[in-house]
Amino acid sequence: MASRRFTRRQALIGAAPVLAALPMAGLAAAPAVTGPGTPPPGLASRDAHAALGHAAMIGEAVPAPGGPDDLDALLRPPPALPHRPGRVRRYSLTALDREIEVAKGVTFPAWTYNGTVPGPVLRATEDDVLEVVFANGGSHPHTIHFHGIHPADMDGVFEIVEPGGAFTYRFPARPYGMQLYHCHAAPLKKHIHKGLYGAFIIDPPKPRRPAREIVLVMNGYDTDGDGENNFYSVNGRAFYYARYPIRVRRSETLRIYLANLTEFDLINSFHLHGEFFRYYRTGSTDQFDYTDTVMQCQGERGIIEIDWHNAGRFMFHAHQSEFTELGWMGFFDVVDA
Ligand SMILES: [Cu+2]
Repeated sequence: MASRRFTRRQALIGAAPVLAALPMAGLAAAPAVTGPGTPPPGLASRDAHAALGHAAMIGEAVPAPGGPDDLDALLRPPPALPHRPGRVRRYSLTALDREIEVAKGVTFPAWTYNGTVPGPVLRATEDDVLEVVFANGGSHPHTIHFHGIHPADMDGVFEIVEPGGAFTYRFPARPYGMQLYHCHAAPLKKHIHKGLYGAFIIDPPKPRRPAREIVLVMNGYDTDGDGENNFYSVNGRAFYYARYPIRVRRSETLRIYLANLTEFDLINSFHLHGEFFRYYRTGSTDQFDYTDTVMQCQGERGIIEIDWHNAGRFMFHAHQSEFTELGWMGFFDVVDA
């Protein structure tokens, strides 16, 4: 029996060469494809697609959802604090069902921590006591599973929190590095792809050298329920950092806490144009690679440090080209001022 529902890949193939020619065309096409070769709604003709081209991949022409400061809380982590063993770092996370706009005009019925996908950035210094008060305000059982070293009864696998229930996670934060958290209720695949995850930074006892710091969490959204992602993003919104490039100073090291929470696809990746960077896998040792592309499986994460050689506008994106065309791309504006 033939399925009447178009998959993402069928949509991409069916609408070629239109979609191939226009990076953000998948944005309009994915949620409402009516047949092979049908131009995406909202885009008038193949001529229009050809006219847009790569120039339309940046700035006001990019149909990314939201305003310029919407993702600041997810992009800019809380500041690092000095090493002080035993200090308590308290956070409150509440699971909430939320309809969120993941691409321009495209909503997704998400399960969230505190209303956003990804959830809030948690941060502690090694040997702090992390205390996370978790309340389940959603419609399904949830938990929080942290990556790192902690007691078995704080692992978020057996302590299922029913809707209306609560649980407090409390354990020393270690080891230092880029960690993460996500729901671990069954079926795990569903609880992750619905949006229950976030970044968890643990700072080393000896502070890292000064840098401008940002967080990028890579993810995807299956907006038509066929088990394949229709959109990809960092920090939750397709094409967002193409619409609103991230401004950085050339004189400042840029430190990126990068994690991959993409479901359905085996790997995701980060590629930077025009520059190389140090990549610390998990960020828990001083060892690094010097490269311009890193790949991560789901749950993998690391720390990128960029020392800029040149000012100007540099693209960053998944080096799975398809992910790029479906939203996972953006720009750094490197300025001298
Ligand atoms: Cu869950």
